[in-house]
Amino acid sequence: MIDPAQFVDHLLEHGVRFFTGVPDSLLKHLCSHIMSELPREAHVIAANEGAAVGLAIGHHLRSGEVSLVYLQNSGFGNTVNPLLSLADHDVYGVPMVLLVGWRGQPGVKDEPQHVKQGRVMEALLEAMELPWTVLPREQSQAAETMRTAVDTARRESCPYVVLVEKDSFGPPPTAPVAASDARTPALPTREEALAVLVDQLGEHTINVSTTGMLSRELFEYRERTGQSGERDFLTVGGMGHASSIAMGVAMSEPEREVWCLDGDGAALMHLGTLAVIADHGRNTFFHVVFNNGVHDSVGGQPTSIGVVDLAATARALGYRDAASVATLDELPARIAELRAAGGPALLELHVRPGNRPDIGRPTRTPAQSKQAFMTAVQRE
Ligand SMILES: Cc1ncc(C[n+]2csc(CCOP(=O)(O)OP(=O)(O)O)c2C)c(N)n1
Repeated sequence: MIDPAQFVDHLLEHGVRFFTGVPDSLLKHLCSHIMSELPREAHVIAANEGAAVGLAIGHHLRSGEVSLVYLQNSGFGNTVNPLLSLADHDVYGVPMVLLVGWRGQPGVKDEPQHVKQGRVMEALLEAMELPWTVLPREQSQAAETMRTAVDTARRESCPYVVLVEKDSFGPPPTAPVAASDARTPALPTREEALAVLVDQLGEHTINVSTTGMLSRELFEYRERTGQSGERDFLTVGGMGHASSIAMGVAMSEPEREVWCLDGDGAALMHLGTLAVIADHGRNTFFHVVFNNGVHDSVGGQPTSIGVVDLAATARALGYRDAASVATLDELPARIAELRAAGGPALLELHVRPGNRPDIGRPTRTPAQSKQAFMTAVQRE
């Protein structure tokens, strides 16, 4: 296994001084090391993977240097546009190294949403005519591979992609303290808040939940309480798009409320969608953001939500109303108020980072879930 500290030191020695990306579970140890050890001038957690490529381009324009862009391959699609139409050798020719967590690698068991992306990864890179390789798991070989990646990117003025297999990085010898419960003991967990919210919503709403643990928690809650959950659409991939999906449902749903259950990282990833939701003004659209301040599902790296007044932002972007709560006691009254006024409305729910390690995963296939959802929402 690769020690993240040595890995980063080696990159620094080799002239890579700027790190940016969106965190990934396979890169969790590396991400936490970068987060705890590098100064803020040298590391930016981007809103989405395309924005990370943008940051790397800007860094090169000012410094002439190569950046490291890290991401999960689920987010690779977000990079395709700025890679091909800006950084590519045929356009501006901007060197950078992309370190891509390879979920769904053929031969490695993974969730359904990762399988296809993992299988086509190599072909995708070939089609994009990008130089690429796989990171060896042995420390000195990994260092050598990164040296070649950086040198090639520099020499050819192009992006270079390094795919990272599962369990490549080990924890750093002194593991940094994760986003701690100690700072936020009074806040409910996401799972507790979700249970109260779902009970308040009742049986008739249509719900679209975001990527990561929240959808797993929702699925498990339905199982545990014997509810069918057939009106829940779990956005297992496509992080950041749950709100658009919910809006798409709401556009042709005449009566029932459509609730988007979002994360702060996901909401920030495509924040412009809020303006579009507001612009179309479906009064049945409700947006709940479970704000734990971090990308909890992939290791707890901070999002930029700390500087955002989310309720004020939603109102400024045109939502009819917005509220923010930090205790479960006030939740029922806030929900009732928002419902009475009508959507589009946003409820920010402050929750504490962390999740139960043994949380279940959907047992139905995505195709089965989709069919059950469509049957349920088209039936009534
Ligand atoms: C486009 C894309 N980028 C990255 C990921 C990896 N990923 C899955 S969940 C997640 C974090 C989500 O954070 P947030 O929305 O704040 O929800 P939380 O996990 O904190 O509940 C990330 C980065 C992904 N699935 N898709």
